[in-house]
Amino acid sequence: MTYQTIIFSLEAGVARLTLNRPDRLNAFDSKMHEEVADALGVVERASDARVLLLAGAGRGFCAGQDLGERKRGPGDPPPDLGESIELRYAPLIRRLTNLELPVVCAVNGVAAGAGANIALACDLVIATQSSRFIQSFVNIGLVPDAGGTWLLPRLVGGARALGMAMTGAPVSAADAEALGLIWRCVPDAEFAAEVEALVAKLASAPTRALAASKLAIRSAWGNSLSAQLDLERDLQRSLGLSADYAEGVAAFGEKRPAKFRGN
Ligand code: T3D
Repeated sequence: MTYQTIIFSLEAGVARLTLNRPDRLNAFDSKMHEEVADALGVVERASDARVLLLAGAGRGFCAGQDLGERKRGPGDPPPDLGESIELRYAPLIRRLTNLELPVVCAVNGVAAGAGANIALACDLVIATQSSRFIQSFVNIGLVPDAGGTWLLPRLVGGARALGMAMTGAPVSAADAEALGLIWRCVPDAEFAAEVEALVAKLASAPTRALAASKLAIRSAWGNSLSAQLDLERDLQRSLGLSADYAEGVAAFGEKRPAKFRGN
């Protein structure tokens, strides 16, 4: 598929998906939904993919739903937003969180509406100091979606989640890091290098172990301690049979860096 609204590549284990409608702050229109879904399919099917980097072109990460698509003329019926969530946003969040790879989101400016919550659904969010996260839904009379109402209270607690949802107040990247909303806030000048270093580290890590950590930590939010202990047992049993575990233990014994191959 030739893409018009995203830039996508998969090289040396690193899949890069850049939202590319910078004049609309990378807001999602139907085409972008279609293309992101297609690119995610490529990543899901690629046996050599070891990390996905999601980013935005231009001065922002993503401003959520393209509101140009929601303009109505006199007499036009209202759009079915439930259908949009069911067919587009919810599957996207499910796919990002279920992907058996680490997903890094590089936030290079504003992340608003569903754009904020798509970022927060990724495993590691790294943002420039000048970035802002905005639950802007309230400004147009909507509720946070794309998993925001589930994720925000788990990440920052109910009081702050409600504050963000009800006021739509921008949260700076520094505050987002301090609150535990994102992994790291970095100076703008160091952002590109920090993103590349993180991606390179993850691309040479034991991929199956990363996928197991993702599954276990995401499952913990719904599991009892007992269920979680069972899950850890099962995951560790499976990882104990992996080539990367054998390599890790051998490398430790031989006092050399491990060369993980992701299997
Ligand atoms: O509808 C459904 O399917 C249901 C699901 C909904 C999910 C959602 O995401 S709902 C929330 C939608 N998003 C928003 O409400 C955010 C709207 N945007 C803003 O509030 C502001 O643009 C920002 C706070 C994100 C950034 O402000 P600022 O001052 O840095 O930039 P700007 O000047 O407002 O925006 C720059 C351009 O991008 C501007 O176009 P122009 O005037 O230069 O031609 C602006 O119109 C455009 N833009 C920004 N956000 C959107 C957008 N165009 C279309 N849709 C957008 N969401």
